[in-house]
Amino acid sequence: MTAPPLTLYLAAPRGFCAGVDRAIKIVEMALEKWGAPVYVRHEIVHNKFVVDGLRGKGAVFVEDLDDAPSDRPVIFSAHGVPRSVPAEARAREMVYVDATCPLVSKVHIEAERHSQNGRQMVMIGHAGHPETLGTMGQLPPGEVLLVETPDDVAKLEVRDPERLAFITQTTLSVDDTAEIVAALRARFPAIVGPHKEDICYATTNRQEAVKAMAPAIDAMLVVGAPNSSNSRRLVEVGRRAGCPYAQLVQRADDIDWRALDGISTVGITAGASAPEVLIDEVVDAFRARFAVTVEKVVTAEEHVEFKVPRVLREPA
Ligand code: 0CJ
Ligand code: F3S
Repeated sequence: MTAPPLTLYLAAPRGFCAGVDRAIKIVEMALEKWGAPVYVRHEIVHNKFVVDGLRGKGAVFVEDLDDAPSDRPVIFSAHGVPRSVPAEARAREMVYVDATCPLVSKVHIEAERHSQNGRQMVMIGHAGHPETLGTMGQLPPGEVLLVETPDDVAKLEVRDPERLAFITQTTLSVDDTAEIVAALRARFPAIVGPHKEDICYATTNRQEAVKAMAPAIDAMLVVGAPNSSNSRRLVEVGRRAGCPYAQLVQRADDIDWRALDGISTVGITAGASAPEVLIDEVVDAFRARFAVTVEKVVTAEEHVEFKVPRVLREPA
């Protein structure tokens, strides 16, 4: 029996962003510099394959700094941490390296500046997500109010509507966030904030690529983890942009081949924390079942790179 023909559209950009690349390098370089074990607070990025790989090299992942011993180096994940975390590390005289993405640190600095100017803040973000906890945790409780929907905006009780600012998580849906920002500006005309929001270039570009390919494909697979905010947003964006079937898969094993029965075009993308080897694995799984033609859908080029902290560039 001959394999049925199938066109695979590969989104570009997809997969690793500069912040993820830097965070993983930080763990690898810390292991080289200080030897194993190196502790990492929270998954360095939300990807099991990446985390398992680093664990194999001697990284130990903990959710709470209390679970790391004082005499080993500890790294904070790309998502950022509340102020209390480095404060505790200093109090315990620990060696720590902060792998917070510089684009998240930028939001932390923004929050600090608004607070110094006497503005209470509204953060648009997902409750309980580590980035939201980290950003809100830059300031004392009550200084940053969280909203997830335009409905939340309607219910907000603020200290002074004339002294208000907004900040956002970096991995949100661009379109949903625009609606929430519009609701904020409508209810609080004096609110100040970034030009649009704080969504990063990588999140924006991956969503744009999905929008470009979604109307033309029968199905879309997003390689990424269930706890990865930016990856989950890509699935939503794909569905909303008209793709009838969009699913998150951690790797090839997760593909529901029965759901793909009879299709002839599939789009593939990956969240910012998903390594390219997993995309290759998914493409290979298609090649094993179909006569595959690969086409790229390029909507942007990325040249962003972030340096690792100086402590890791210096000899031990
Ligand atoms: O929060 C970030 C700085 C993004 C890190 C990379 O992606 P991931 O999947 O680890 O994290 P999100 O859940 O925030 O997308
Ligand atoms: Fe940073 Fe955006 Fe990646 S905030 S870690 S560049 S998804």
